[in-house]
Amino acid sequence: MTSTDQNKPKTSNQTVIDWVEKMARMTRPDSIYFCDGSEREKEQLTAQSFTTGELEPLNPQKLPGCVLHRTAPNDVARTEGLTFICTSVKEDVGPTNNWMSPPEAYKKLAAIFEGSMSGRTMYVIPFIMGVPGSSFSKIGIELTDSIYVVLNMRIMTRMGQVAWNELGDSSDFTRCLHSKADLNMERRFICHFPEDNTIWSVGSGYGGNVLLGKKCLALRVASHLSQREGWLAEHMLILGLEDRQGRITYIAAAFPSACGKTNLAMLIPPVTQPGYRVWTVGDDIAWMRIGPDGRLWALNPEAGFFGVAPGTSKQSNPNALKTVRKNTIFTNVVKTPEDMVWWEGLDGDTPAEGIDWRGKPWTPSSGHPGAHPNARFTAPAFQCPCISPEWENPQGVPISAIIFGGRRAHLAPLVYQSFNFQHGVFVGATMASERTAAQYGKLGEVRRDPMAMLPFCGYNMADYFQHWLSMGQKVSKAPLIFHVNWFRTDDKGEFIWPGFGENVRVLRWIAERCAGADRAQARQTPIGYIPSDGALDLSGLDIPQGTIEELLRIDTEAWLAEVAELRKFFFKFGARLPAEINAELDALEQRLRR
Ligand code: OXD
Ligand code: MN
Repeated sequence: MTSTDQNKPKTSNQTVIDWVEKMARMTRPDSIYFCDGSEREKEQLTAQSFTTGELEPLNPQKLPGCVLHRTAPNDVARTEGLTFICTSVKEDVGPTNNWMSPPEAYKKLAAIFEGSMSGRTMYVIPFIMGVPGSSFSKIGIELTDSIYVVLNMRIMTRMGQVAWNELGDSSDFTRCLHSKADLNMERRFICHFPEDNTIWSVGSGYGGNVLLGKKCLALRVASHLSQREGWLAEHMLILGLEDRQGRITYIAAAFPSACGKTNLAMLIPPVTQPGYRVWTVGDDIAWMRIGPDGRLWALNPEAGFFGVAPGTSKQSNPNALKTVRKNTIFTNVVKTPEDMVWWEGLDGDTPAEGIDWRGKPWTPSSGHPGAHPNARFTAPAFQCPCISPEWENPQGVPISAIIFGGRRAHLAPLVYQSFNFQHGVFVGATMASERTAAQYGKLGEVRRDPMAMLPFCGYNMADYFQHWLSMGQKVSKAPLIFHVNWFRTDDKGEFIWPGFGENVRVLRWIAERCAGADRAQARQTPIGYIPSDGALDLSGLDIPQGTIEELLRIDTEAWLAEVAELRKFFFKFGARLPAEINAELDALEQRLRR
């Protein structure tokens, strides 16, 4: 940046200026730059990052506007063990969060932030989570010493002048402070202070830890705020399923990480399902409020996708591939000799050689993946071929169904519907995923992940269940709640449901249940309603009848064992667990024993 650009606030908001100065006295940057979000700013920052190596250019003809970044090898994923919620009362964060007292956390992190930006520029990034002028939206300001963060925030949020304008003189913004410091894992902390509307992240350069609008603000801090203000901040995709008559049913869906949320949000129905179409509203986060019509309305607060690259292919997600052809930041992927990007699972030939995610020469016989398994793309949502025309509607979209998903090899059927909203909250609270070979931990081990919010709920999860239950009391036209499992396997461990585009068949049954359509018949089982014979449209799918029965089978013994495990899990929450959750668990057990 030129010296005239530096130190010139693009806001006259005194609260902002005072806070920036205070943080700068601690972090001691050489200069301070207030971002305006302009094209010129982007070009200058990109050029500057090429000179330092923070970013690398890619093939300008084939990947216009795209760049490559590599993180430090010890800094490739969210670090849940180093993530804290800092509230005055420990019990307020519950048994599933790490806690530190605010004075201790501020002191500990201040010692690391002290002088951490010296020799660097502090960038001041104003951003909106949500769309300008929407009652859903929240404003944040992130201070960072990383150009990678600035350029990512530029894609993931509405950033720059638009946010300065939206903020005006208000002091109502989330104070986000980030420094890479020395990227030392021993001095890495991601601390949330929901009572102060503040987030401090130090020692990391990985997106999930440092793009503070995303997991930190839009989920952890927002969940705390939403409990107080009577709305929901959820780890959910939002999609619109268009049917043959052109009617669109909006669905919000929560899945644990690595269960294909981005793929489902961008699904392309197979040719055997003509006339159906999926529109993407969001792939990761949904903010939901009760509208004047008594329905639940959802808005995606983000403006881009921060998706996992490995496994993204023409089969799994052709729309994502089209989205990332331009203006995309690739992180920790392989760079080929043609300055193209590559990752494991991408279609076409594996490059004979390249530079791997660590920046080292790589060939397919190197004996390790070229792209990190958590390599990412950051791409603007508007570039997605199936982006919903409603995605920036300040009112959001009306939600007819909520889906909770899990990865269970044998337990959960392909799909079931809860009996009512309260039972649906219970179904969400029982969500779980079994670890796969690609993940840390013991194979097959079950990780309980209620509503896929385990790493993202910024307060006591027992209170969070209560909040969901009370939203159910307030919403007069509650969405129907479903559970899906695409990952059932046979004795050999092979998936028995084809998944991907074929999942539209399940979405159709869900939408038809919401519309009360005749063909969407259901059968009552102890765990909920499952599709009756013939209710799922399986035309053109070559699946033996026995497999369909297996996909929908409810194994009473296995479910009773699950009930016992759930009792242990819920016991952790003590007396704060809502009585309704225990009552639902007892009722499930009784139905299973009947
Ligand atoms: C994500 C996650 O990165 O859920 O979206 O981990
Ligand atoms: Mn996520």
